[in-house]
Amino acid sequence: MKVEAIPAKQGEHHLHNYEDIAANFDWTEVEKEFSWYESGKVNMAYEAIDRHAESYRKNKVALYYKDQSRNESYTFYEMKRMTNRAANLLKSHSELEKGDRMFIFMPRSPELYFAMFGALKMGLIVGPLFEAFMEGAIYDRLDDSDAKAIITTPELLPRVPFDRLPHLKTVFLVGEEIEENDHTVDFMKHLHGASDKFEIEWLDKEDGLVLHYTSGSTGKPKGVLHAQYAMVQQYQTGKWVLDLQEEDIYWCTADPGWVTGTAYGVFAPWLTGTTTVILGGRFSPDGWYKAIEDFGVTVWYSAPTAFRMLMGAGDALVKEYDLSTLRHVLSVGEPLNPEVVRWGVQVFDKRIHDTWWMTETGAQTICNYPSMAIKPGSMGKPVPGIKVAIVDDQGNELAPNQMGNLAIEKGWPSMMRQIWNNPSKYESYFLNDKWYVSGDSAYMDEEGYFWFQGRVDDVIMTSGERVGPFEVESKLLEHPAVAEAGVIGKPDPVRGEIIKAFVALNAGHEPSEELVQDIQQFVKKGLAAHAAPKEIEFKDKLPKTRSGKIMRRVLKAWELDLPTGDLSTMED
Ligand code: 6R9
Repeated sequence: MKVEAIPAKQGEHHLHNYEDIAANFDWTEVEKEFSWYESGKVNMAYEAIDRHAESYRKNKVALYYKDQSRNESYTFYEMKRMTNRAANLLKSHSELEKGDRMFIFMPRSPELYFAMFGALKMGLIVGPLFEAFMEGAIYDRLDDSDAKAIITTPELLPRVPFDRLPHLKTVFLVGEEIEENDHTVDFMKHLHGASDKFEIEWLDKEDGLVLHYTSGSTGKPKGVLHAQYAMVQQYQTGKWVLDLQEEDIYWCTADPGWVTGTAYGVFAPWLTGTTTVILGGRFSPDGWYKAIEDFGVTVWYSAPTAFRMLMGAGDALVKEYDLSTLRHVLSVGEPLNPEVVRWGVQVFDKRIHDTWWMTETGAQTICNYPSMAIKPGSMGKPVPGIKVAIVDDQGNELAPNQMGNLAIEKGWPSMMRQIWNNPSKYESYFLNDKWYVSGDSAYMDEEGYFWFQGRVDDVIMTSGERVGPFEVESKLLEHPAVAEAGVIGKPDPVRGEIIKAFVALNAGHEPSEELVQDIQQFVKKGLAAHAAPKEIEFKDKLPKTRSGKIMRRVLKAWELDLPTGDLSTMED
């Protein structure tokens, strides 16, 4: 792909010179930033909240929360007190002990974060869930991890199969007029009465922090466990990648059910003492622009699917809001199409900085930095101190521009520590005891920029050519009629596979045979003849995960009449 690079931004940035810093960086230097470097006593909640409450940041706003009915703010000092109350409540109304798993299954609200950090103060391992999960998904996750407690709402409670989960002892309910019994606790009733003093449970840096269940390409959810030590990389990328500064108002749009909503929804910003916005409720283009205007958001972290929806809502809408506070915009979760990067420059006058990482990596791994030129369509360069390479199936490093497995050298600070209950699955990620193999396919160019091609399982082999679905999807997206596209390989007796595209159209466009041909010609001319989809099928919308990823395995299963596998992470 021939692209025009967009030059670096002027200004003072934490990562002022990528090449210099990346040349020799030692993660143990970052340990000095934490209070446990001297005390040896570790707790994420202390580093993210109490530490600031005991400093000049005491009365600085930690959390702005807004939804349809609430508009509240909490300083670091208030967060310290509320999370202490939550910790006391959780402790006195349960048998929970350090290392036990507690799940969070509720819509975003300040109480969600009180409970989450209260649980961390007790030394629990927190398992965040999407509020849209149905009973089967809840059962799988709580059963696999022997969860002892869950916090939820009366509306969601019917989806918690308490009787089938022998380890589950306590249900904390957040709502009004809760009827308590020997396992149900009214969270709100006890929260305000609880003491706001709490003795934090001090942990080892290798003790558990969060347990995020994620479905890989095969679809079976697995529990990815992160240790307290993940904070080292989350903090440092908060500086280098989010470029957080003392005065920033930061907004990450992700739900805590997705790793982005914990690591970068709250951990990274609060570890760096930054004011954070949490918006409850559903996505709406005007609601989102209004949030940026109302809070004066300066750093904004979202996902390609959201940017594409905003793009679809039209540029005129952008002009109705004052978005001039925005300083730094970032994206994660899926490939960021060059079309979207160009749109960002055009309407916000901001480069959208793509970041690549996974639940398993625990923090950002390949990124675009404010001080570095962006090549639209590229994920950027590895975070300093982390070695990323493209390797073949034997673990040999490949030369630039060769497509292969995107791999990371084992041992980066926020690397997952376990797949819960499944040591052999954990081992299966590593090759030659050296490389963590991500399951993504990519190549690196001569300048060290990485280019995503697709999940390894999604790469298409057509007439002897390897085609990454992402390239084709990005080209399709440039066609004026196309709103979203998902591309798969469909088995073909002559070509091995042919390229099949599923396409959702923009408003005002109707499916037709002419449109099919027009789109095919468009890809042929813009990309390559062999990359043009032989078949195009129109859909009202594409199957996506709750974090916005197009589920190509579902498209493929539909096409080939195969079982779709676990669908718990699919959007409604
Ligand atoms: C943080 C997160 C991980 C998978 C990953 C890749 C895809 C994420 C991406 C990207 C292209 C990016 N992915 N960021 N693909 N460009 N910038 O998303 O974690 O939900 O575990 O997903 O998402 O395929 O392997 P997770």
